[in-house]
Amino acid sequence: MTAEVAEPVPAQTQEELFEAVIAAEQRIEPRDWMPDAYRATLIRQIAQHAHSEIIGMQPEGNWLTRAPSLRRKAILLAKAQDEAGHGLYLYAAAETLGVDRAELTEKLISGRQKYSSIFNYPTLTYADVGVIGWLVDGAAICNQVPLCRCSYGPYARAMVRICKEESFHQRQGYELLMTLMRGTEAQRRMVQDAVDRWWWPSLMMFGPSDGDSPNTARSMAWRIKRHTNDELRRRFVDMTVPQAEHLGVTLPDPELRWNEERGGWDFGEPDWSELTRVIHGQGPCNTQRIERRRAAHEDGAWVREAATAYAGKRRAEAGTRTADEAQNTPEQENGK
Ligand code: BYC
Repeated sequence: MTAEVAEPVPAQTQEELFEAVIAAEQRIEPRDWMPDAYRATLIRQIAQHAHSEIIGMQPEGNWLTRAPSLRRKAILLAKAQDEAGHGLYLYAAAETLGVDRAELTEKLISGRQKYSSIFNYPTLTYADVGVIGWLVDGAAICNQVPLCRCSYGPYARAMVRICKEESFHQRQGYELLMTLMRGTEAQRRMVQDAVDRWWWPSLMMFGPSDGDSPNTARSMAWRIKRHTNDELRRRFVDMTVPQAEHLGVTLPDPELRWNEERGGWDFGEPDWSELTRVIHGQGPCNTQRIERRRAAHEDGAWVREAATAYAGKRRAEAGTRTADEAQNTPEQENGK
């Protein structure tokens, strides 16, 4: 009898290893092998997310010089600064995938990359600042808490800190609205008007309905997204309806009613043609938002040039020091 020769165990392919890490709920890190499409999906989503944070400073920034008190101004300034910080963590997370922040900014201002539809609506009164905190940050929290478990390590870790700050943002918005609701009749009307304008755009933040969402299935298989757009939208409505009741406002949806069987709220269909228009540049403020972003980028050119020149100078100095040190023997350095 001839001894049986064991088949060599085939080395796991890189793809199998990647799939195994995803299946085991572990994280993919920047130096790990990943499919090109996984990398491209992450760059698309993280860049869009970073752009949203940066553009998202504009609607609220509109009220910084007109905040009704020093306290409100300090709160709003801190919130806008947090959003700048979120944008920076997210650009840094995108850079771990091999893209350059300058390239992403260029794609944003030339209209080749998207940002959230929500920031293309105008902020008409100070109540809008409160409603953005309550509804827009509330929707952002619903969408982003599951992203803390995203399969890509740097994105998931950035989201942990961002979510902590978003929950402060949401509470400040709700507190602002509670204060206005305790005020005059005109202030209560102002809150209701803002809620009427922001409700449907907030629901659209979650993206198209599942049947029209080309990216969801693959992003869920890769555990980038953990829930579908419709699941998160439902979660947001269930969370928000009791808050609206407590606040004393009505939500502008005649189809909103409690579904006993499902244990959740049924609601009407957002106007998807409006979402498509806004995503494709035809919202009320798209042109203004991008023009302002482009102007800020151009105004900041001297800062980038100065920082690059300074970094070059430091590199040159370090290079000279290294060359000097190479010429000195250890004895010379010890003064021998
Ligand atoms: N607006 O297949 P789908 C914040 C695009 S900032 C614009 O479902 P996906 C805050 C989508 O990109 C919050 N575009 O896509 C800041 C895709 O187009 P492409 C920002 C949208 O990626 C300051 C196409 O439509 N949050 O909180 O699976 C102050 C088809 O959609 C929108 C994030 O960025 C939209 N609403 O799902 C206050 C969260 N919806 O790229 C607050 C991270 C869809 O194929 N992102 N599109 O050409 C995500 O969770 C997902 O990317 C989305 C979309 C749920 C948004």
